[in-house]
Amino acid sequence: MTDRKRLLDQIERPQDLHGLSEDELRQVADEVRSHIIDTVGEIGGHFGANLGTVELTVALHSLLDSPRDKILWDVGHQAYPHKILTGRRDQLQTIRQYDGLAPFCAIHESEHDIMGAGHASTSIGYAVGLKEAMRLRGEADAGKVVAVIGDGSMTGGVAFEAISQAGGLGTPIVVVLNDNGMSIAPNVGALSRYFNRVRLNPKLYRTREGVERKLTRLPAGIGHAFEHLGPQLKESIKAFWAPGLFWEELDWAYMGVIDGHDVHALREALTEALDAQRPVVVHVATVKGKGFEAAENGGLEGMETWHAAKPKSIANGAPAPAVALSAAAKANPAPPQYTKVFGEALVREVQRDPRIVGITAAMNSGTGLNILQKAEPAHYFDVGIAEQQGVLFAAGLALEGAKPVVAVYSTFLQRAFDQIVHDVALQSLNVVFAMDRAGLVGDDGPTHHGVFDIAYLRPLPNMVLMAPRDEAQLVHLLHTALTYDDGPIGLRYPRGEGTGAPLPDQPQIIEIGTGEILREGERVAIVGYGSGVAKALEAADLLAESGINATVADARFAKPMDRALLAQLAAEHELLVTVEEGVLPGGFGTGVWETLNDAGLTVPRILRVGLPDRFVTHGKPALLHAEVGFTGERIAERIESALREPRPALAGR
Ligand SMILES: Cc1ncc(C[n+]2csc(CCOP(=O)(O)OP(=O)(O)O)c2C)c(N)n1
Repeated sequence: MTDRKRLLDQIERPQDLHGLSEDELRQVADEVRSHIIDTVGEIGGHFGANLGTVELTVALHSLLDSPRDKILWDVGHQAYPHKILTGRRDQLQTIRQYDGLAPFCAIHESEHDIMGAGHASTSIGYAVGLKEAMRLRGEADAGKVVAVIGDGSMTGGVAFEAISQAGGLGTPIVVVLNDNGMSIAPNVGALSRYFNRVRLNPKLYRTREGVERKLTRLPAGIGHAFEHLGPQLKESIKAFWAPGLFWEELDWAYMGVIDGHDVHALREALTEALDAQRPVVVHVATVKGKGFEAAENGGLEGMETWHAAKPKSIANGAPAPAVALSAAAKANPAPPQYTKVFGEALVREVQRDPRIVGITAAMNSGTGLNILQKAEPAHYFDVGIAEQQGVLFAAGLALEGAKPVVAVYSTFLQRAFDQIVHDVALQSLNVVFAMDRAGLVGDDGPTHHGVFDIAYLRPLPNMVLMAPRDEAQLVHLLHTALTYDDGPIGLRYPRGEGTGAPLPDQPQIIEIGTGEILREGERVAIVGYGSGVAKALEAADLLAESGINATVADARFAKPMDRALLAQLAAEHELLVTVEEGVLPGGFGTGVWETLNDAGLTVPRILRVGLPDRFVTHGKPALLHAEVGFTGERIAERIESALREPRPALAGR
């Protein structure tokens, strides 16, 4: 390719693809793929899914007139080719970095990013709304609307709510089902099995080539004979004759299966689908990691590994050789990740009490449940990208005496809020919510920051909320949660490495609603919650250098609060500082103030440190922490100035 002129350098807007021949479009696709491999291999980021959508993106933009025509990318982690072809080619190297391109589609970044995303399964719902708005104002032809959604994201119930609505209304939109058989890990559930049967049937490609792909039903009259066939033969016949029966029954036209790496076949199928004045699903088979040997030919494991690439993980188009650890790094290994400590501790808990099970919503390695899956597979469940079902499933398990742990990122649990309120808290069921990635997560940005859970769970009756200050406390608190049987518990812990605290041999039960004083001082008491404790200790160290000896406490619980401890701290200090890695409105600090006030205690000046009442951008956690003032230095500065000034310190920053 090096001696050919790079066509990609002339594509400044998607319309630049319109005059190109299919051979030229294929060349553009190859160039987009190389650009992604080189760039993401260097800086890190979502990878495999982007290599899978290269030809699809070229085909769509070659036929459509974006942004008049609207392409919606579900999740948006596979939209790098779209960003490249919509004027952001040279900025790809900044993606996910502070001040750089957003990790997913972002409506404020480009007029071609029609919807903001990051969480899965939302694109079809938006598509129905966009098209119905055009029809409402009498301009049904104001633009074509296409939603591209993966087979993993299709397991989210909200996608089906939209499919049902569009089928009911006859909304003329196109859904491209980008089926690679994978979520981050292999996709799960009966729906995925159905897609596999259809996608993996080679006859579907051959027989449908060049012919009308629209589905016919099983010929009348063979139904009875069909019923007597063996189950395997039955499945093959159904997949051959009627791969789209499921869709047709819901009043969607079905086209498929199309080879998602064949620009010609894609363009032909999409042209037909875009012309249909009704809801159409185009089932496209793609390969996650297409064109990158280690992913494409590495089996399921290869595809999972290369869902995302680490910085500097690729050199010359292939996995970079692992860099040997320096002697210093070997002598001082990094502390374990919270996720791993949690996964291993959960296995021990399951072995102690066989009523315990772990539930993930398609985040098996992200939550550490892969460790449980391996060690105790009967105690492991993956519900797909279906957080609401994860919580309902847990409620059902709890009603029958099981002890479910819903292991979920704080941000994704948002989706199951009503199930938490209505099905778990109101029923006071013993469900543990183990919320990983609580706090600012970094590169994935505002859609993924886990900053609302304290505020959204704290008002719920029956709920206990806890957070460890280090990985050893995580082990104790998980054990505490799983020996408690008086209702639901929310346990939050941050992304990344622990603090290096030695892990206990035996987990201890910590009395619910009790905090702990870590350091005694005077004038100012700093009360941390979870990752806020380390910041409180850092601030106290800095204050000591200025001659201020601060008291530091670990609250351990945001609900119930340790009223006696707070009363003591309030009585003995002129300034009380709360530190939490969550939004300030409704958060832990607010709870401290409420507790003191409602108990009729003298409330000293309270300074609340936490995250601001705005969405925080993406970038390395240290940069984000500095931006929002969540650092030991900034906390120490604020305390010093508050102690100097006679007037009450203001909340927030
Ligand atoms: C509500 C929600 N839960 C979990 C995730 C995490 N997540 C990001 S991508 C992904 C897999 C998506 O699979 P699929 O739609 O098939 O796309 P692929 O990566 O296979 O192309 C998951 C689970 C998410 N983004 N949103």
